[in-house]
Amino acid sequence: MFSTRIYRGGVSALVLLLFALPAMAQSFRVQCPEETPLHPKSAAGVVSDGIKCQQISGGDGYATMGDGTQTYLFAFGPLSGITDIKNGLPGTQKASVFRTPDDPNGAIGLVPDPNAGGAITGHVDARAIMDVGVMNGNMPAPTMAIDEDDEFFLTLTNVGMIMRPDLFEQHTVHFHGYPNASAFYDGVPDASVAINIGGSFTYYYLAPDAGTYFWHCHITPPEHLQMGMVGQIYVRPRQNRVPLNGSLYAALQAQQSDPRTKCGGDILCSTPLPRVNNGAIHQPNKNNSPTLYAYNDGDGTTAYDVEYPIQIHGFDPNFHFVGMTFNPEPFTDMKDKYFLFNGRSYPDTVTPGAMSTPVADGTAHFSQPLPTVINIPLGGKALLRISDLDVSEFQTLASLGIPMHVVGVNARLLRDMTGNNLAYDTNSITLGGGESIDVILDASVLDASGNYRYPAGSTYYLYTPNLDHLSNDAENFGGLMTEVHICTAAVDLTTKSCK
Ligand SMILES: [Cu+2]
Repeated sequence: MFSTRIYRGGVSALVLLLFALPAMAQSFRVQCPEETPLHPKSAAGVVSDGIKCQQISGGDGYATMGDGTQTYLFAFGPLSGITDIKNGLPGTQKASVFRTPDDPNGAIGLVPDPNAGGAITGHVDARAIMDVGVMNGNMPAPTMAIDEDDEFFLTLTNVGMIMRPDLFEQHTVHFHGYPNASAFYDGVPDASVAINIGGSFTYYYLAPDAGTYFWHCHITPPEHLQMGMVGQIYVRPRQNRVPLNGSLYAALQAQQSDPRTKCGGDILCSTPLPRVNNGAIHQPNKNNSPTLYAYNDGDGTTAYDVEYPIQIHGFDPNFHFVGMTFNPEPFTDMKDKYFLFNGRSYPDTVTPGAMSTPVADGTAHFSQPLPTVINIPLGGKALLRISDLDVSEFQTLASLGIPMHVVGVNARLLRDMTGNNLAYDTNSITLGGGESIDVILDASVLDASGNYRYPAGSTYYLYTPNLDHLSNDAENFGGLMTEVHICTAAVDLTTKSCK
């Protein structure tokens, strides 16, 4: 039995604890170190480019559908890399940029820490974060891109859902397909932590094997995914860093001497050497910049000039409407009526620049920053990083004209363990929710008279042969379709437009 005195003391301690708890447990903060054991500063004090950081909000927002309907979202929004994201680029930044409060791509809210002599410690001004982050969801969620060997610090800040004050909705980040996931950073709430409104949490990833991945919130997945909490992440291969005129085969062979990347007898090895050394070297591409690769191929077979992340998704407008209006959501009745590339359906897929949508207080926010026009330099190759996070439907995508050359599936190079190339050509691919595929549209093919088969100025189409998905709810001639343009020369890699 407790003595009365001890019991009373326990109660007052408990009351004190309860009052202190909200302040202690819920606060915003970002984490983006200027050095780590893997990526120390240089002798001159320069921060390594191998530390990448990003901040995102979890909350709500609105997007505009192809028929003009404004649709309510549960959504992630950008809280760093704002300028890049608005331009349709990944929002991931080098630590040196993220940590610079005045940089247009720096972390929103990050300010000098008054308790640390003005150092950048991750201390933030919450006001700035709320001003930018509230009701500022994007569809798709902010794109992330890292290089093999990077360390990635991703801060999720839950700003709450203003349209649903009745909900105390937590959010998480699940990096789908991350091969070395620890439960702690995997975002599955039952096995880890979830982020409350008013709180921040920084996820840590050591960049895994190159490939096209995606990420999403893992709270009530059918609901939060349908409502819009889906994004794209891709990892670029070490092979991009082979010096100009260096041998691709020799570089991949060198990876066999690194215990992290050697194949040995491991059937999960993602970097088997090609069966034959074809002597490929790292050369400039059609865009007059060093050629990029989808994977560490050792033979240049995944080379491309320009890359396009394409996320396939579907919205059920009824589900979104009842989600906004405090009604029970009919999970098993979910039926998509909008079919989306990067959050847009045709003709918005080919509208350049960021799309904006007014939110409930009348202000316009950029809502769908990523157009899906595929511009290919004349005689060049485009890598389509296609991922599908549709909750209720399979989606088929066909290419009219330029064959689809499939080089990777689910973030894996199509190559067997003895080095045989298993890439194939097709005119359509079919993905279910939770799958990704890497497709190269190769416009470098010559015709019989030695001219490019796909001439400058020509237009081709990517569209779904599920013909009922070529509509925007009640409106025909829309849906899952976009255009492929052959430029007269190069592609501007910042705007992705023809030069
Ligand atoms: Cu969520």
